[in-house]
Amino acid sequence: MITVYSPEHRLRDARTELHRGELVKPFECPERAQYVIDRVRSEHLGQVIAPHTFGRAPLLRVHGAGYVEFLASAWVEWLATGARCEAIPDCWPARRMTQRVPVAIAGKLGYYAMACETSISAGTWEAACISADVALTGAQQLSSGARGAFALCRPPGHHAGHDLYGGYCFLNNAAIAAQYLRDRGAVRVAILDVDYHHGNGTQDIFYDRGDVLVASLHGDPATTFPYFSGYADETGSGTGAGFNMNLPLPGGTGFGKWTEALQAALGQISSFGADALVVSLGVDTFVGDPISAFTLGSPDFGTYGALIGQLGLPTLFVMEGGYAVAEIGLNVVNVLCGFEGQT
Ligand code: 5XA
Ligand code: ZN
Repeated sequence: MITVYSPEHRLRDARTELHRGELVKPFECPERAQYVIDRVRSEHLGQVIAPHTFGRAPLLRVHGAGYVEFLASAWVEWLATGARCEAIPDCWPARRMTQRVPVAIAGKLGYYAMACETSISAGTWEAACISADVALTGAQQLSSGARGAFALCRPPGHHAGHDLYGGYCFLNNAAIAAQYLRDRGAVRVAILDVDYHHGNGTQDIFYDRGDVLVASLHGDPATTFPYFSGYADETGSGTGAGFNMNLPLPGGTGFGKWTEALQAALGQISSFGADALVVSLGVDTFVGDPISAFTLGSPDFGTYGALIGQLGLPTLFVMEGGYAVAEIGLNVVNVLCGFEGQT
């Protein structure tokens, strides 16, 4: 399987994350991708290629123009205020407040943020664009006939909505790739999100569409980030009614119950008749993950990779979360090898 990778993901290297009331070194750090690419190479998964540059047009197929412009200029605007640290919002358009976009960057941060743990830092926009290019290059591989491809994206994307950032995400790489596949002739595309956290951004982008099925298994939002999205009764609206499937699971869920949910999602994807599958591959379901609460072991990742492979669909894996850094490469490559029938 081809892996798409750029060392320029390192441009995203924020110093701060708000975690339990403290500013800490971010869990979503450059070392994550380094461990994954090292494992891809040591296991001889296949060729590693650099991304092509696609520009803004594919981003604007799923994100608002004002939002993309905000991301592109946020760091420069923030520095121009005299700020000396990274950009973090401190005021939101909460219930009964106006939803107008403010002029000041401090207000724009609150308008476009869905969470405030994610600082905007020097190089964030550049890294986010390269991450989207990585996903698009992977999608291009599928369009050219590949059965599988791995987009080693960083920063991740599944919390980024039409005009929202947060949860370490800025551009929704999986959604951008899925839309690219639609635009290149796939009539139906399915997105399977196996990250521990609900992909609220992907749901937001495709919620009223029947051509992209979104199925996600994740921690119950009653107790788990992103808290305000991911319940089972969020099933899509308008022509998208019935094309959004949420499978929330309680903390402590192990591989048995998790696999039952996966089988339900795979069944739905199979009946949908997708031409291609995009997997939002977060491995923060691992028992040792520092910010999550499921208990999958490393061999389980290979087992479920094989189950995904049994769908027989052209499949693009897009890297999302996973913060047990020492095991992240092992767990990711186990999924990919399982998909390829190598376990
Ligand atoms: O999949 N999403 C994540 O791993 C990020 C969670 C951020 C929690 N503050
Ligand atoms: Zn996650």
